Amino acid sequence: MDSVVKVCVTGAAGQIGYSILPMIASGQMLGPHTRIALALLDVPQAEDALRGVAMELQDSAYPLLDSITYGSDPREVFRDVDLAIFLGGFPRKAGMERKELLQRNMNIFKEQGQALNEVGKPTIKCLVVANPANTNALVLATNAPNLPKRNFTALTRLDHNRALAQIAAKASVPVDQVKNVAIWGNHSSTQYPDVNHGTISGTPIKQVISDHHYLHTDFISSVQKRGAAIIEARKLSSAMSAGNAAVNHMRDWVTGTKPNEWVSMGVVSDGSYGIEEGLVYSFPCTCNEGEWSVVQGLHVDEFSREKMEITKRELIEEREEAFSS
Ligand code: NAX
Repeated sequence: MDSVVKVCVTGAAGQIGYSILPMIASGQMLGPHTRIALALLDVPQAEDALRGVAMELQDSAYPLLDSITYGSDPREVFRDVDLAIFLGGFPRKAGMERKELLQRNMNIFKEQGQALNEVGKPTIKCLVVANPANTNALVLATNAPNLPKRNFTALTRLDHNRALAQIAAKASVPVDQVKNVAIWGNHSSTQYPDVNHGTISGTPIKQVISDHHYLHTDFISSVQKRGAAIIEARKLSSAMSAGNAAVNHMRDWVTGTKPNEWVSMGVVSDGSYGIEEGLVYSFPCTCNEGEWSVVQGLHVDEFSREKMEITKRELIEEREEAFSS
């Protein structure tokens, strides 16, 4: 055993919390040599539920689980945290305008950003899952100016995994044969799942799958609308696959991506691919020694450019709405 890493999960009493906490505590995220100290945050109304989750974690007797603390004050819970996964947010209610949803979440992420600014470790790695994930991450980063912007990311790995799985099913190959798809833009129905640079067993996807009409239409919409399809079937939003994707995202960020492979991450744009600097936009990224980098030099054709602009415009609108009050 070489270290204890303090991992914070916000919204820990919710359904993704219930799926991700066992993965973190059992070592699936950071491997079998890293002990975990869990710090759980939820709202005061969820205190009983949170206590129950902590009891179950204790009862699981995970050998790697060093300690569990929980509470509802972000300034307490964020102290000394190394990795933070933000699941806690305000859910969309029937009849609620998108603008209202954005503003309610903005208030949560503003408060939590300010708390991070006061007590956050300069090396903390933050992953925002709660929707609207990209804009929430932007609000969090904006309110924590003492911390580097690179410390803030948003989850699009679930969309990435969904794209891998759809391509594998279409080509009838195991999913690990599919590499280097990319999700560009927002974690929303405007995202652009891109197969132009991807491979199946080393051969370009577009050579293996000759039905390019499918790749330009049904493939894209099936990934864009997969979240809605899960809700329709399960009557609840994705939780198992979302928890798994968040673990994948954090693991790769901390321990590095595999050689010649990239993943999709919502990160603060540095202007790459003409995406306005400062927007939290999903790019293909590689990770090495705890740092992510946007994959550079990919050819962007006219079809892709158009899709990348649509999702960029949506993020600019979200930013305007979120910061307009
Ligand atoms: P739940 O409603 O089950 O859980 C959310 C939890 O957050 C609740 O326990 C609630 O009390 C808590 N919470 C609310 N306000 C809080 C605050 N200010 N501080 C701390 N905790 C707070 O939602 P769940 O299904 O777990 O989903 C969590 C979030 O992930 C939602 O915003 C959801 O939209 C988003 N998702 C994002 C995905 C992605 O790929 N980026 C996919 C899955 C998921 O839909």
